Amino acid sequence: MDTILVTGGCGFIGSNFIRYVLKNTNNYRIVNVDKLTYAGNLKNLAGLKGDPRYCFYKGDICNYELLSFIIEKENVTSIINFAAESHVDRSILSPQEFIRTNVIGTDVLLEITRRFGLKKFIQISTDEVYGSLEQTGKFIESTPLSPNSPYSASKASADLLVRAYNHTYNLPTIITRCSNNYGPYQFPEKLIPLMIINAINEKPLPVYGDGMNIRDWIYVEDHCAAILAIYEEGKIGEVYNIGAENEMPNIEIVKLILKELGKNESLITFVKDRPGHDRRYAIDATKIKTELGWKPRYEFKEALKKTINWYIENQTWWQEIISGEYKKYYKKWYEER
Ligand code: NAD
Ligand code: TDX
Repeated sequence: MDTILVTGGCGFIGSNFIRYVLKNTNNYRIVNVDKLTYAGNLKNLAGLKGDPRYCFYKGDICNYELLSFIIEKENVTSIINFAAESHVDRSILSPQEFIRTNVIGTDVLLEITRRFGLKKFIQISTDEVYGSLEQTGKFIESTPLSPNSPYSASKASADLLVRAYNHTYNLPTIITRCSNNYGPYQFPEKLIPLMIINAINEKPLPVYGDGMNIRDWIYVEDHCAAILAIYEEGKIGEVYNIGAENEMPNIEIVKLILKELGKNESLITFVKDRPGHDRRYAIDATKIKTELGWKPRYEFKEALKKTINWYIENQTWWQEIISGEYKKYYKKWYEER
């Protein structure tokens, strides 16, 4: 049985990925290493208690000694790196932790892969490394990197290190670049869960700028299926874009959420724009579709409904979050702009 070290498995996509793999396969053991930052939550994986194919270590991906210990003790064969500081707005407030985890942390994991001769290293990157598009065109894998925020610059830096380790040391690496995800367990600082929760609570829905920035949305389970396909069949040294061809202006999503919850559009509040706000992202996912036969299964409106229902049914999960540290961050974000 293959043992995969998943980093950042207590966050949004990592926890969905671990659940997806253990539910749909019987070939893997998963060792999850997560620092449990504000975004990491053990409750995201509470259902796995007692599953012999899963174990957890609290730890930092910058800690070379700890990772070496875990690799040997657990007979790890490969790494999938989800661990990151992931929120653009937080990176604008303070970039340092983004450089540490996203750049130095990735470098430590590459060194570990090299030292132990692991058979695969998958870097979970993002479409944001390509920068911003005008009204037409899509990102392909060879689009030049042109990151605009401290977050995307840190992710692009990590991608360059992965590329260099592959080229220089022949390290068996693959990079994935996915568009915006939504679904269960997403931390309520991101657009969709924040708007759902504010709408449920009848609080203002803060839309940045004119609300016409476009993102390309994919349901998290479709992203997880793509990562597993890439892990199993992807070509070493390659980059794969992942996306579901679902471009939407932010304001349209906010209106859909209000409609689904039966709330009034008067809750929409246009607020000061995010500094350096990227205008449009759009992913061309032809390569993964033609080479690996992957395709998204979920239709946007249905999966958004499913997501809204999850937040309605799991209020304790997010109530604990919005009454904690998050409150301080939110106050700071609005005070400092
Ligand atoms: P998240 O913020 O929900 O989770 C990140 C996880 O990483 C948390 O559990 C956190 O505790 C952990 N972590 C942070 N620093 C760490 C460190 N130094 N050592 C160990 N663990 C650490 O993020 P997410 O939305 O699940 O994103 C996961 C990955 O996917 C990230 O690499 C992100 O760049 C990428 N990505 C996200 C999206 C999206 O729409 N959310 C889209 C494309 C790519
Ligand atoms: O309160 C808000 N109001 C608003 O208008 C928030 C939080 C966001 N927005 C806008 C900004 C963006 O145009 O909504 C859009 C989506 O914002 P986020 O959910 O913060 O995502 P984004 O900045 O696009 O980045 C996300 O997708 C790519 C993830 O956070 C990244 O980790 C991923 O790499």
